[in-house]
Amino acid sequence: MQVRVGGAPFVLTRRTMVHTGPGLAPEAAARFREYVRRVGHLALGAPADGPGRPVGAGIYLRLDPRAVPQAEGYRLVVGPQRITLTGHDAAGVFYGLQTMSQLLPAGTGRALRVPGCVVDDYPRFAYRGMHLDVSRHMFPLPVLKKWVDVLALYKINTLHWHLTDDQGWRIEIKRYPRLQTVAAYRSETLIGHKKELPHRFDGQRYGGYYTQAEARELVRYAAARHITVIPEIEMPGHALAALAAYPALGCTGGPYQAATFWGVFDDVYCAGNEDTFAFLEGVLDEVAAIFPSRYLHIGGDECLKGRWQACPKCQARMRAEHLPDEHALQSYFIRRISQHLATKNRRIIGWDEILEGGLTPGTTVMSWTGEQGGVTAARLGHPVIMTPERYVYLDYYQSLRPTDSLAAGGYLPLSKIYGYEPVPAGLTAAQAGYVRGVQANVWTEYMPTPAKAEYMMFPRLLALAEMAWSPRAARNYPAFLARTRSHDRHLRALGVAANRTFDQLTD
Ligand code: TNX
Repeated sequence: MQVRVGGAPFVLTRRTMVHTGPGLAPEAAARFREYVRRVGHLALGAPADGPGRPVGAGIYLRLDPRAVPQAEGYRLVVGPQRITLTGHDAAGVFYGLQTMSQLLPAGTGRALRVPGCVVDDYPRFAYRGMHLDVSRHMFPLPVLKKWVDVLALYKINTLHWHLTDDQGWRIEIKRYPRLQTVAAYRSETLIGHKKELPHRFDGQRYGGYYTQAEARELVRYAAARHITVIPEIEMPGHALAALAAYPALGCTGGPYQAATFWGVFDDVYCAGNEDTFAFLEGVLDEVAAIFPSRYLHIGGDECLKGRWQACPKCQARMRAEHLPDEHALQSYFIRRISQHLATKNRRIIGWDEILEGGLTPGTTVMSWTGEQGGVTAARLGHPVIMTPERYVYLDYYQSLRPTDSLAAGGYLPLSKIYGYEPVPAGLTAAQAGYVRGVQANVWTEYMPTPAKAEYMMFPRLLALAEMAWSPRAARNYPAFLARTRSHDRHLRALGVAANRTFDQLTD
């Protein structure tokens, strides 16, 4: 938000103590020490009473919501003897520590100087997200934790975890064992693009799932870093993997198979069958018990309506409920799920197609097909998260080099994501207030390995982070680019395969 640079730096040494003030848990300081050890190769916190350091020198963390009035905000004052970090709340102190971490000269072997400065800072948007698809390809839990570390360093506070799709179901649901034995796996013998993804085409099954214990572990790990994990269970479309396990939930009765290639498929959950709702409510009951987030994502995108048109049960439902068309049937579907979750004091988020056929009260719209869904929802007084594909989809190509590795299509260079303005033009100030934030989406059809995902995520995620946090007027692409170069070393220190072709991404 604001930074004034000047005065002598604070030099971190072995003797530097981090003092945690009242009301603050010691973990944040411990994590900062760990970061300094990892990227700066320095163990802080030996006793402070040795020579060369006056009494009272060190890093002081404190809470003072009156001194810093904005949620998640902090004030950082760096002088030669003392660093004082004051947070509005624990998140504010945490974000101040992330700023300090970013100021360290990572991996250079130089002395760890924090420049003299006064920083007054708080986020522009309350929701700063990254979405991660683990259906198309899944990644080991330690890799997810590593990515959470990076999100935290860049003050992103939401991980939208896309757990189910046509190509695989990735979360253990104890009352439906076939989700684990059937829906979690697909045959990899048919998929295209063999040249790109050679190691997958051995005729074996591909898949797996996260156990509830693993999901809880990720939730805890993220929460300790002020990140909320929002799970997504897709409905009524993108459901082939679940239908393969429970074919009676489709309009035709199957048999079905988890998809082995990219696409939008005809077979979706039957909206006329009560068993569909019993199944999904049972799934969501377990999901809600794992994920404490106030919001649960129920998908809602790209549900083809052909099966419903031909299905006697769906047509009977439409007559009984006086629904004029299949879009209204989709709204009915979402409304029922929303009502069920309301009984658990949870609210739903859906992709912008949930606007079709009428928006359910209390729902948040994630605007992905463009900005119009977000504009319409904000005008109706619904919270909105902006994720328009042309600006924030990290599965798009980031370069025009013909040799760049396969991506989903589209072209999203670093400058374009950095320049995105999340509040669409044409909203009044009050309507603009419904724009809760912005998110980058990582769809993994063409990201079979962690390394490929990291190649696609970085550095573009850093542009998203700055756009989600900083005021519009403070954004400056050349300055961002210069700073981002030095962050390459932070990413490497965290074990992330930062993009080595960085210079070619800046067109
Ligand atoms: C559309 S974005 C989808 C995903 C695909 C993505 C590929 C959205 C809500 N649905 O199923 O992975 O395009 O870019």
